[in-house]
Amino acid sequence: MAKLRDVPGIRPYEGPAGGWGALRATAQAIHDQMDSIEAPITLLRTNQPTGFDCPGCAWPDKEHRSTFQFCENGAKAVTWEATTKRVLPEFFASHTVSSLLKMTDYELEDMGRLTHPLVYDRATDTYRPVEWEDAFARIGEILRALKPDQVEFYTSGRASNEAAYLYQLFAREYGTNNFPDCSNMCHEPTSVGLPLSIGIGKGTVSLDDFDSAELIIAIGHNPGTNHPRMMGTLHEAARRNVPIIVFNPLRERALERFADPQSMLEMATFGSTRIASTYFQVDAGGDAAALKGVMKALLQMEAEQGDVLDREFIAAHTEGFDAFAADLEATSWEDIEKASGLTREDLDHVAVAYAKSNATIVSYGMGVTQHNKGTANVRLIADLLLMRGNFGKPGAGICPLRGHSNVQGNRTVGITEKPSEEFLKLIEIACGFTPPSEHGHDAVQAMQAMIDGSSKALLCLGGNFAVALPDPEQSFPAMSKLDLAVHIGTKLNRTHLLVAKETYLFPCLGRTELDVQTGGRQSVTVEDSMSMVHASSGKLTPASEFLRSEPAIVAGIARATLPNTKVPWMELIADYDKIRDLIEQTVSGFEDFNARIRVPGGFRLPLPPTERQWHTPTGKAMFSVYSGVKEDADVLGAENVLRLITIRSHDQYNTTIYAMDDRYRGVFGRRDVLFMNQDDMAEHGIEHGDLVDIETITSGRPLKLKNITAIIYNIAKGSVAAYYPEANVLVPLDYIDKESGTPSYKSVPVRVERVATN
Ligand SMILES: Nc1nc2c(c(=O)[nH]1)N[C@H]1C(S)=C(S)[C@@H](COP(=O)(O)OP(=O)(O)OC[C@H]3O[C@@H](n4cnc5c(=O)[nH]c(N)nc54)[C@H](O)[C@@H]3O)O[C@H]1N2
Ligand SMILES: Nc1nc2c(c(=O)[nH]1)N[C@H]1C(S)=C(S)[C@@H](COP(=O)(O)OP(=O)(O)OC[C@H]3O[C@@H](n4cnc5c(=O)[nH]c(N)nc54)[C@H](O)[C@@H]3O)O[C@H]1N2
Ligand SMILES: [Mo]
Repeated sequence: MAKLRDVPGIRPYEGPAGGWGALRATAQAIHDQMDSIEAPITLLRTNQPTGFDCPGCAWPDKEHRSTFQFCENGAKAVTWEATTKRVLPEFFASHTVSSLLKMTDYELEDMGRLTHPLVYDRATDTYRPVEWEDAFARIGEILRALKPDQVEFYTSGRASNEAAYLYQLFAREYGTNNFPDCSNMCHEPTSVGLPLSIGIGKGTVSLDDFDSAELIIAIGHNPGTNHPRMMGTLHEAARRNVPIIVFNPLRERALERFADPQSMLEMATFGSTRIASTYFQVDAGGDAAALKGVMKALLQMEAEQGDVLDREFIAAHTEGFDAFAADLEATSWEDIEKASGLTREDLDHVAVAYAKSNATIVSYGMGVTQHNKGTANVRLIADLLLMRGNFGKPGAGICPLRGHSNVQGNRTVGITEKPSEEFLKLIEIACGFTPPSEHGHDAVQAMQAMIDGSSKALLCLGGNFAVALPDPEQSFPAMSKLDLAVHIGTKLNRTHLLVAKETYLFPCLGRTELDVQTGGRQSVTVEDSMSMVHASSGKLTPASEFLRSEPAIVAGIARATLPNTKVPWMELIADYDKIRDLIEQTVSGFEDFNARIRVPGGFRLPLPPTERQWHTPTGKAMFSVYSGVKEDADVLGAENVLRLITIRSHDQYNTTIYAMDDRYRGVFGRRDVLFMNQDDMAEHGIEHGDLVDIETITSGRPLKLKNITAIIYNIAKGSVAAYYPEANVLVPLDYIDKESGTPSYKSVPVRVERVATN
């Protein structure tokens, strides 16, 4: 093959993931953001029983008290928050918001922590300091003049249980269920699909299950970057010779080879461990076909040799098997192969491995959920596990990798636009007001209501709402039509700069910081991906004396908005135990909440499927029927259409860009690239390093991203990949999974065209 031309910043990465490169990157993050003396002590307090919960991801720790687990991206998340950089009022005074809007997402956050409550001043186009109480009073005045359903209450999943609980209490006493949240862009298909299948919208495995699993199937997630502590678990499993089967259109380095920085031997010898035993480069959006293929093969094996399905389990615990099996019979191998991009032989191989295993875990992430059949995809994974009774036994179960470190907890304590009647009733009894029962808006619906002008105000408990959502061409202007925007955040981001008629920016304490209220030092609680609830206690001196805690800010707005409130806000804020008492009274599973979080490691919320109890309408686990093999097959058929997936780089946390590298994918100092399969490039007359334009195939107005550098990558043919959030200009706002409302961020049909040779 001819030698590829040199493309600036593109160098293939040959080593394993983890290892010394990860240690070096951690040292760099500390050097860039923190005082190098304080940093190691801070990092040692991460995920310790008396320390704070890592704001990085929602992967659990063994009993939450193991020795410090090294994690490069956890260290980046902590140092990014505990940075010594500050963005002060003088800076805001000398920079107009219009000029700040010209900065990159990376530059905005890298300026450091917000220090003062700020109000936008239209006359000077700047943010200036404001007194907390004055700001609350004005917000209360505006909110009282609006109808509650004209207001959106967004939550990003970093907020503690206590903050999220107070926030929903405030919004509900005010009178709305408009709770768009980051989960609506993330694991909503899990929250919607799993209750239909197994009666609860959460994963069923614990960390211990990984110790006795005989097979792990990892679909559509990239743990080397997004859940690095999971790599320790996978590494251990691989060393026990547990087969790990991966489905991913991209070759992700950490899923191939990983050197565990905790392993003295691997570090000393530059060794590494093979992670995936088999790596299937499924087409983007092809997982449903692949799963159906594996399950069809299982049915065939059952017919030929018997003893493959867990017949007893199916008879005793499930419903819907016959219709499910009939659909698999009716699905042709030809369609399965075409839609998955895999061969029948590949899928037979998985079926054989699965039939051999007495305990299987399937883990999955955004590669499964962010599709317009995301919910149906999740249900297929549950079906696969149900076929062999892989629920309610050690070493088996379903493992959705949640996103934000407390996104699961936020949902548990009531951040949902569709609250249950039982929850509302309990709130009424405990608090003495009648919460609204009419369902509210999710994230996409909230933005649509802002675009059409029916929503007039937006409150954000963290996050970067407008940047995280699809289609900035529509969503950015919608922000400025609002009467009021209120942001509670730690760092400046673009959503804060898309100012409404009146806009407030409130700086809050982060997880790492000491939270002292009139009742003394406070701890908060969080829930990880495996339903473990535990305390988190910040230790660092707050970034500024003017910061307030998230619960205190929410309570401040609530008191100023609701003069006749029934909720004793000041008491709750003085001592967060009182908030936990209220949670205990209104949310099931939190008996003795305050006592149980004082035990190191915390406690696990009830998960009925682990006891083979199914809280579905039939009382049984339900098989599903996924008709067809692939989402939007009609668009797919069109000529020259490629499927765009939007992904995270190794140096990014959602919309927060830590640095411009993506080490394991061999991209350095830039993000303006399109990963392409070599054959697709040849077919399109595109060479490595050529500039291309990308255009979404939609019935609506044209969505384009211009002048992106196409590079050869080991990615399934027919699939291309670009970085989020830059590629959000290509994602249509209404291109969603209809069951869950989640945007199809990983399934955008596009055309790619070469513009020039650079
Ligand atoms: N350091 C760091 N940690 C994070 C985050 C972060 O941005 N940075 N974000 C947090 C959040 S909110 C979340 S939700 C999680 C996200 O964690 P992940 O679920 O790992 O999310 P992504 O990086 O978006 O992409 C997942 C993988 O899906 C693959 N993929 C894409 N399309 C398909 C498909 O159709 N089928 C299959 N099988 N695979 C596909 C991609 O190649 C990629 O490897 O991580 C959390 N943790
Ligand atoms: N194209 C595309 N779009 C996507 C995705 C994708 O894969 N592709 N993924 C989606 C997913 S999975 C998610 S979860 C969303 C994420 O959407 P969001 O959760 O809205 O976005 P983040 O980037 O996590 O939010 C970053 C901001 O949170 C604030 N912050 C950080 N820590 C704290 C804290 O402790 N308290 C408070 N109050 N604020 C804090 C800071 O101001 C920071 O600027 O994006 C979604 N958008
Ligand atoms: Mo997420």
